[in-house]
Amino acid sequence: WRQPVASVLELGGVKVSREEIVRDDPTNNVPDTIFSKLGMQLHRRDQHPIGILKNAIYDYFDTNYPNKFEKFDNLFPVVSVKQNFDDVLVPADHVSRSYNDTYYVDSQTVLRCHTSAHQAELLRKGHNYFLVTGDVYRRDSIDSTHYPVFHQMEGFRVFAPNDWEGSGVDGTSYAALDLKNCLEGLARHLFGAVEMRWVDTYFPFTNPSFELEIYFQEKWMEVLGCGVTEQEILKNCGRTNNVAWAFGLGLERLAMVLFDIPDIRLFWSSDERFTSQFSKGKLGMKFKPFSKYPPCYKDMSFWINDSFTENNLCEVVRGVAGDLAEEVKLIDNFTNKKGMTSHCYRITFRSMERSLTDEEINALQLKVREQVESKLNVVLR
Ligand code: FA5
Ligand code: MG
Repeated sequence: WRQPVASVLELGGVKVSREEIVRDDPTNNVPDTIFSKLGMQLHRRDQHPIGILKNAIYDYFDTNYPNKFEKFDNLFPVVSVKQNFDDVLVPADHVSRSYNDTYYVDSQTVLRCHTSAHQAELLRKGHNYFLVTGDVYRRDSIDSTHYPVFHQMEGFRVFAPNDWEGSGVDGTSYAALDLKNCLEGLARHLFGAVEMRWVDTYFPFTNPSFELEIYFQEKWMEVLGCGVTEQEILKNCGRTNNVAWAFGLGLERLAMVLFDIPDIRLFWSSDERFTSQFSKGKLGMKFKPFSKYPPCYKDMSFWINDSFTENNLCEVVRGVAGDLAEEVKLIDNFTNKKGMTSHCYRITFRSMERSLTDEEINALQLKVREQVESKLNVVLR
């Protein structure tokens, strides 16, 4: 059930070997399971829901802005800390820079954690309208809408003063309005009618900033972030008199809603019962689940230490169980009189493709327990 790991990949015309990406040294935290995803490029497969969605979004932009938006879907996913963070004004102490949140290849090189990593280089090359689609990587929690590799599409549009002059509003308001219209139009193009709402938020690279949420599986699910680009980014890229907007869409989240895909792990399935349900150019079809396999729950309690993080725990669980891990959830948390804190986590194991045996799950759980002790230095209870 695990993809074989090729040792050399060619991505966007660049060759990279496993040895360059997965190394046993303290500046590197990329596991093999992540390296094995690097060449998959689900967004470049016309028969895959992610590729079908990408093409449908292209259609929307081609129809509404003929010959405007340039498209990039094969930019190298290994980028510098400068590209991923500095160029988009992420502060030096921002959590997203930590080894707990981001996969570092070495201290100056990361697996991009968002497609915003390419904004500045494309602006500097003179592009004013662009869409960048790619795989992005994050150390994150384990549940049905989070996965350590997912796909984003970045959109970017630059305005010149004569675009907003005469409109009666300033450049920033003009861009914010245009952005919301553009994305609401996109949502209608993709979904027809769907319940959605705008939420104000914060990003270091935009102001004002918004998130769009869609109602799905009885919850509001965040599907994109966007906003009016900070002037400093434009200035640093030689665009002193301009205003711009940018957005970053989570393609898996949108595809889950569009195709009724209940679990984000399914995108990685090579099971024909999944792959055969999708075809090129076909947007609205609804996925018929084939997995009614039962889940199995295992609880695990331990005393944490100061360096414990949930992302590190999730990395251990994924390393052992791969996509058999459906969810990792904190179900109990208390501190005793001596000041020691105990966490109880419930791990849900379930295959999308077959029934798991008790022996198999027990063996996985045993391994998780061993590695949680040895790698995270916690004390099992
Ligand atoms: C960003 O990544 C910003 N770069 C987006 C942006 C671009 C804002 C341009 C402003 C201007 P955020 O971390 O919220 O923002 O991620 C964007 C989207 O990616 C989310 O809305 C969600 O749809 C998706 N996403 C985030 N984490 C995961 C994950 N672990 N698994 C699947 N999808 C995810
Ligand atoms: Mg967000």
